[in-house]
Amino acid sequence: MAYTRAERLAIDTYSKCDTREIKYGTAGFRSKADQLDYIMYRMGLLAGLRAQDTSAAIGVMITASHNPEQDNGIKLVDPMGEMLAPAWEAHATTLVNAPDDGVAGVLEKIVSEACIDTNKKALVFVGRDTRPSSNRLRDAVIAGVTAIGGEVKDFGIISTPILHYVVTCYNDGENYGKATVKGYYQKIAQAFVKLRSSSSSHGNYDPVILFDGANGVGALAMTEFLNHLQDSLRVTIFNKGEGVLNHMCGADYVKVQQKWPEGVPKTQNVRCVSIDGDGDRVIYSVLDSEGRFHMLDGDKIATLVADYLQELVKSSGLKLKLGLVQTAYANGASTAYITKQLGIPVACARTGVKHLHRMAQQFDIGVYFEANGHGTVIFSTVAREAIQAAAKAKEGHAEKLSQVLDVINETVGDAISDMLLVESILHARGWSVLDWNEAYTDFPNRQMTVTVADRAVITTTDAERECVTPEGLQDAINKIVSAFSKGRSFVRPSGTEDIVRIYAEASTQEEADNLAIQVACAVY
Ligand code: 16G
Ligand code: ZN
Repeated sequence: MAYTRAERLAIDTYSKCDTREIKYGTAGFRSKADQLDYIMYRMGLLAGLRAQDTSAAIGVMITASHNPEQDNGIKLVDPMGEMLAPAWEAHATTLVNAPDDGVAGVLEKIVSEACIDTNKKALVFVGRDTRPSSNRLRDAVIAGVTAIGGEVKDFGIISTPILHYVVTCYNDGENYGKATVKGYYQKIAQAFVKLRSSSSSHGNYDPVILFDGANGVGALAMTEFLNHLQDSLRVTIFNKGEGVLNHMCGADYVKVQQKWPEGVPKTQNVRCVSIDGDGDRVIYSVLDSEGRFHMLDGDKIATLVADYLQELVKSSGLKLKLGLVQTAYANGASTAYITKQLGIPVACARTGVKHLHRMAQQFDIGVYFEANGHGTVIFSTVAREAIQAAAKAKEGHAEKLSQVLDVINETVGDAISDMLLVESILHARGWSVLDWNEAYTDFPNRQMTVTVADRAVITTTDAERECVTPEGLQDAINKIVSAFSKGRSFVRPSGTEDIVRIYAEASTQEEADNLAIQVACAVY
């Protein structure tokens, strides 16, 4: 049997400690860290096969993002930085659910189904976050890759977006940039510094930033960025790793709790930039002169970015189709603002980056953001070439647009690259964060979760805005919503936890809370 050795290790060293069926979901596999060794090992095997299948380097990121420190997880990154292809998500699920003595059989089945030439080189790039368990789990991934004769390049502790970046650069022959961590910092920081020096407006803009690193890898990345930014920003980093990862700080805490992060001084009128545990999500917040808290989330970032890019495109005389992709979680006020005030088309995708990314590809310039602060901008080849040609010909603001393009990490949502993009735009507009916040006012909203016996009984359609099953639930929700002024609500099963999520929006906070509770009762 070709995979005897791989199966031997699965039985002897990385035996399965869990009998539950688990599924490769929107965030790959995620669980308590002490239950993940066998999964890591098997994902190492799978990453090796995927590398042979695509004749390219495949990425493996060990992280549980914004989840608690005792959790961990694993995600595979496809050759061009995309999330793993759906057919391979299915292979991952089958491989992880197989018994220890069924591992070789599943590997052989995948090889035959995908017609893989197993003599090919299998190169896997591995990255990990700062969780204490990530080191041990990395060893399990490496054991998997090497058990099928593959080769690992271990990038150590790096953010999720840096891993996506190096995988993409390596596989496209370094067209997009140098396939090294240093190359990443240099490309983005240089573009930022250049853009800033070519932009004159300052107005209310102030370069002072309080940076909330969530006690994770993003704090390290920000520290490194500061070595390349030539003092153009005055960043003070908090939550550098002295506290518990994601605990009462970071992007998810600020977004969900709608609170200022612990560990960051409450300085009025100075913006705080919070990122998550693996550095792919970003949320801004500020305390105004009265000490009132304001949060600027992924929707606010998306509208700021789309508006600015549209202006640059128009002034450069380019005919490029620009659009914005959101999810059902986008605040209704943001959707109304972007469609009615800015005249930019908006598409709605299901939760999860791969869905937004795919939908953004229908535009020449696709801006996509989840309200939770995860997102980026992608440019079609046509758009990229048109921008570069116009920049050479010095048309309007095309040069600036081409510099903006280099600040963006198109390979995946990237908290710090997104922050540098926001800072570039605020600087160019001469805006303070409160000026930015004035573009529109969020409708009051509430998110809740409910635990049910089986969350799979809830299925949805229309980008998760309507329930299909169980029968009668959508009618019940419609009836509840109709009693609220400007009411909107939807429910969906979480893709990462064993819960059902409820979202509600209404004209006052009290009504939004009330609506969420009534809908939660209908689900329960
Ligand atoms: C994952 C997704 C994130 C999404 C979240 C929703 C990726 C890389 N990450 O973390 O985009 O917002 O799941 O979680 O796609 P939920 O299904 O529990 O609401
Ligand atoms: Zn994350």
